[in-house]
Amino acid sequence: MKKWLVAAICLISAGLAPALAWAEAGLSFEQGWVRAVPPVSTNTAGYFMLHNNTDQDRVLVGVSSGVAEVVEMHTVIEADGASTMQQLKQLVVPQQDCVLFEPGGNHIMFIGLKQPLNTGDKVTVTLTFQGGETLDVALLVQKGPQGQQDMGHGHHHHH
Ligand SMILES: [Cu+2]
Repeated sequence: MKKWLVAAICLISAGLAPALAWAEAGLSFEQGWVRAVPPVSTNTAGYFMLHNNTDQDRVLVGVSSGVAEVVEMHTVIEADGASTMQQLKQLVVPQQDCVLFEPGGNHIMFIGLKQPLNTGDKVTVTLTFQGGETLDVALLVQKGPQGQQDMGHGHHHHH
């Protein structure tokens, strides 16, 4: 059920134009954001949707950013009724498919922020793929997922 839902979301958004380097790589991303946290918090998480528009699986093997001491790929696993985060060493983006980084699931973990992130700031994260290829994603700092305010009103706007 969940998997079907993800596939449907991927289909809807596959038509958006990516930046040039991304287009050349046959990959695209969208809805990138980082959760805004109070200045006392030194950790936060980032999310986005990553599309693979090629006929070959791509493997994401690393993430990095200048805004935090440590940047890792995490996922959330459920065990004994509690959810805990687990580091991902790599993540396969299947051919002609996409993977989601979303609250409660895969996320980019920023540990030890070097400075407070303000709402509206852009955080650049460099993704490294198997084979050494790197691509940058720009994540917008905001309080919650895009379109969250629209929930419950039966419509969804893209801004
Ligand atoms: Cu995490």
